[in-house]
Amino acid sequence: MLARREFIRTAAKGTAVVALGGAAWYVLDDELTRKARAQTRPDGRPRLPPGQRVLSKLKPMGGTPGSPKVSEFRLRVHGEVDAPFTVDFRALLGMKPVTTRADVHCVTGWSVLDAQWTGVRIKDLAERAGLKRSARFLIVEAAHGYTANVPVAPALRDDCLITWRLDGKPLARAHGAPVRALIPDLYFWKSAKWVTGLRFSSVDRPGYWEKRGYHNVGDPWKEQRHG
Ligand SMILES: Nc1nc2c(c(=O)[nH]1)N[C@H]1C(S)=C(S)[C@@H](COP(=O)(O)O)O[C@H]1N2
Ligand SMILES: [Mo]
Repeated sequence: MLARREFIRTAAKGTAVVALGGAAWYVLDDELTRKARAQTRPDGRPRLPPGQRVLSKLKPMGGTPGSPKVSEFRLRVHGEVDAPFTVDFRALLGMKPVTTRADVHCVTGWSVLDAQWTGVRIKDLAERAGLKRSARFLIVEAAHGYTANVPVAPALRDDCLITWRLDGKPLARAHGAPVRALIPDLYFWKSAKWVTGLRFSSVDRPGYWEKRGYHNVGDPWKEQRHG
C-alpha cells in the first residue's frame, strides 16, 4: 500500500515513469496524452480523466494469479438472481461474445486507450441468470479471494465484459488469463483478473482494494482514487 501511494505521488508530480518488465516497455506517452486531452467522448466527458497520462500499453500490475488452464475455468453467476448458473470456458465462448474498444484507467495514473477486448457482456450473463430487482451491487469474485464491488448500473453498461482476448490475442497470464472482468469506466482495480464469479447482492461489500483505502466507487472522472 505504501509503495503504491508513493507511485501515485510520483506519477502525479509529472515524472515520466518508464518501467522495464522483461522485454516489454511501458512508456508514458506525452504526445498521445496531449492528443487525448483534446478529445471528448461520445458521452460528453473528456477522453482522458483528470490526472491521467497515456501509457503505450497495458502494464501488468500484479496480484496472485489463479490457474491459467481453461479446463479448470468456471464462472459462477449467483446471489440475487432467480436462476444461478455456472459456465465453463466452452460454454462462455458460446454465449454471444462481442468485440469492443475501450480505454482503461489505472488509479496509479496511467491510462491505455483503444484496447480491443473480446468477451461476453456482464449484462447478458445477468439477464440469463434472471437478475432480481433487489440486486444493487455486483461483487466480482476472483482467485484467492480477491473481490471488487461495483454498483449494478455501471456494471451493466454495454462495454462491461467478462473477457478472454485483448488486442486479438488470448489474455496473458499477468493480465488475468484465462478470463478477467472489464469495467472500463471505473478505475482498473475493479476489473478483477482471474475471475471466478459474479455475485449480485442487495447490500454493498467493499472488496480487496476498497478495504485497503481505495474509494468505494472509483469514478476516474471524479478522481475517486482514495476513500
Ligand atoms: N484478481 C485480481 N485482479 C486484479 C488485481 C489483483 O490484485 N487481483 N489488481 C487490480 C488492479 S489494482 C489493477 S490496476 C488491474 C491491473 O490489471 P493489469 O495487471 O492487467 O494491468 O487489475 C486489477 N485486478
Ligand atoms: Mo491498480
